[in-house]
Amino acid sequence: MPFNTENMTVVRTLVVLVFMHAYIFAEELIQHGGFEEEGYTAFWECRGCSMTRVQDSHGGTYALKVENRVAEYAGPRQALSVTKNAFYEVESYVKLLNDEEGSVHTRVEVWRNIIFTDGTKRWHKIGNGPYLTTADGWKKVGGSFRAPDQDVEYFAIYFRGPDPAVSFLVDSVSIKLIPEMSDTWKDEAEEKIQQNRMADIILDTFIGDEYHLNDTEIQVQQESSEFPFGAMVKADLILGENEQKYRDFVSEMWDWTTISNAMKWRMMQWHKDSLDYETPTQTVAELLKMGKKIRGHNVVWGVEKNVPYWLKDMSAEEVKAEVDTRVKGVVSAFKGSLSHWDVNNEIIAGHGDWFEQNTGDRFLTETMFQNISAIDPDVKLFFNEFNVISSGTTTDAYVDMVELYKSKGLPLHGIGVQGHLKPGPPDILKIKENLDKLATTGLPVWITELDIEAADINDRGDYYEDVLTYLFSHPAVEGIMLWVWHDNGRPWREDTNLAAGLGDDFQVNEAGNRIQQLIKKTWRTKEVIKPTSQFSSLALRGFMGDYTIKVLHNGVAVLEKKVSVGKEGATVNLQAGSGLSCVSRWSAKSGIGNGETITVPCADGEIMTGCSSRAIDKSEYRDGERFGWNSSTKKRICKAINSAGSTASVQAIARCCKLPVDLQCSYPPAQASGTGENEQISIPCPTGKIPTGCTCLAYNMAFDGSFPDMSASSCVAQNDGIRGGSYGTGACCQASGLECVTKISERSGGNLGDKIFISCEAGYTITGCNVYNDFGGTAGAYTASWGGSEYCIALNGRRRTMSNQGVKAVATCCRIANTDAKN
Ligand SMILES: [Ca+2]
Repeated sequence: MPFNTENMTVVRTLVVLVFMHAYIFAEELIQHGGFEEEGYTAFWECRGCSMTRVQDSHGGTYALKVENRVAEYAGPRQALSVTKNAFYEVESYVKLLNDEEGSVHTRVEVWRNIIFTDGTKRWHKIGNGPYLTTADGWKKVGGSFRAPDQDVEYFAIYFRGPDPAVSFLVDSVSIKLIPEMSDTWKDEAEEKIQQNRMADIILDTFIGDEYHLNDTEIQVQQESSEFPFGAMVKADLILGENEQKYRDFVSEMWDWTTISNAMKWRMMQWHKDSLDYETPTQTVAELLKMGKKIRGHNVVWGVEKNVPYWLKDMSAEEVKAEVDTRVKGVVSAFKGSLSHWDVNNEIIAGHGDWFEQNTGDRFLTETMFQNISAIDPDVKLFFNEFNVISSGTTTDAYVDMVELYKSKGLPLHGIGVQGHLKPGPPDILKIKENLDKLATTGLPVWITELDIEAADINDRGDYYEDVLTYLFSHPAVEGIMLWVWHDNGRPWREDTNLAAGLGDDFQVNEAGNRIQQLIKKTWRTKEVIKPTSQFSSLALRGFMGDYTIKVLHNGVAVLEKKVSVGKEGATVNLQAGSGLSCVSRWSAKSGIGNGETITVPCADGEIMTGCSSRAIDKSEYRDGERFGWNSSTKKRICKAINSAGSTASVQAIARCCKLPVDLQCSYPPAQASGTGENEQISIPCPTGKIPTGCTCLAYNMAFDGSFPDMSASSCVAQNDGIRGGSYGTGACCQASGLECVTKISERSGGNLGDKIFISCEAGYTITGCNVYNDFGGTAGAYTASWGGSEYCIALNGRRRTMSNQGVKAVATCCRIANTDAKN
């Protein structure tokens, strides 16, 4: 067929039709699953039982009544044609018609029966029913299965279950094909990891003038993961004298731990009179010392072979009393030490209802949950089941039990899913389908005992990597713990380990290295960012957890912050340096003589925080300076005024600052002091504003200078008291977090032009710099930097014969206090 667009349309239509056929028309495999028509008998048979239709239904009008059962296996069955290796979802509803005698409850299960072409027969459970009594009415019995990957002669599903004396109803039976995962499932999982496990981190960054941008970088280092990864540990290795290598690995690799056996009732109390708390208590203490969180495993384990043997001869009342003693003892002993408790291990998957059956109390586990919570309200209580993501037979009954506990308001906090996966490549679709079902409950799902079997170490690494990636991507999963990750010489499962050996022989294998890489490197955030401007808002996406963020200048940390990044992300205020960026702007030179002035403004975008002046011949013949306003340019100015008798120019030096936040300054009008010696005038700042720079001006040189009085939030100008008063002006500023202190130097020497310096404490910037001397005779002040530091420099303007009469430099040192309110 020649290629043209018309043909393409035909091809596309065919593809769509085939697709719809596969996934819509062919999806229901069960015939007459609702028993609504007489013809159902052509598809259903009751092997070892009799079946009739009754008008007590789950859906529609009719359901199937199953009675006269000759054995536990006896129940209705239907032969099907399944596709090799395809995945199917099973749904059905059952209702008991009579209770099982001598049992607190019972259940109906759905099984499959396969006869292979070579004649081999197999029976497998595909769905555990919930525990039932007649009082429960209709209940879902569901499950899922993957069809055999070989030709079969016969394939049927059938209902079986309780004692033959129990009759039951069946209705709404359905088996549907579930489409396979897309080939790109792993890419999709990695996208979901980005969505579900990472959050936005915003670094609001200001790099102060103290640091050159080229030499500055920001290091974002995740220290711990919010998502819990953990593993089972062995008490004898945690406590063993020669097992430091094992402990070091546990310490480095796992944040959460579960002790394999030492907390189990049967292990702690092998004989009735030999209750031993020593091993679990020491192990728990050691794990806490290592900084580990601990899942308590388990309060009771109702699978018969794991029940303390000495309980088995006791009366119902005695067993109940012993359970009560166990709960009180173990929960009280470890109160405050454990984060989780598995309460009744494997109650569904392991048929672990021994305690219910042997106390005659169907609600015994419910009471246990209440009692544990009453003793230790902080510990989170879990069920812990197998065959959830490994085969799917437990999941529907699990969801049912969780919903029951939720509806009763019982303190059930999470769903433990063991995850001892079957050998061979992991079935991601099976994991997905079962997790999706559990997710409908809204409770956190913890994978509590993951191990994956593969003899080939590369396969093992691949399988762990695939499964961990999928689990980590699933939004319902809130923790992942491994089980047999270490081969201690007699592991419970072979070929699942990531490390092996005891004592000095402990060694991580290739698969272990890969998993360590995945958890500790791939799923951790570590970035180095080079800021390209002084002010920047840098965004990155990081895994949730605790971070250390450093600003490095020439490799030295000049700022370090600890930040927790949760679901909401974090905004981090990174202000390296004072948060103020200030420069000095020098005017041209004034004329020489009385009343000669010169002014300087700040550059656009800068705000004037200080103003000083100097006589360029370093003499006292000058009248000082003031903040002013140039009404023609509409700019704030710093103005220097020359004096009568001057022999040189004066210069005005404005201090001009930028801020990462809004800075507002005002300049109260000049105020004059009295005319006496050392008379002061105070120029108060408006409420909420801080003096960042002060000036002093007098006619005929008669002033001592100015300084900010931080306690009064004012500028002070002081008169020298010879020829009139002194005028003070000030810059009064506000900005969120603005903090200023006044720093005053020692006195300068007594020679003309002697200098004295003062600098700010680290993290502060000079916003104002002036000279002050209670003996008058100043030549001015300015800010200058060398050797990477900035100094306020004051000049002596008069030769002095008396010692200790030199001038002082007065610096206003400000910073933006680094608040983390936004985090
Ligand atoms: Ca029906």
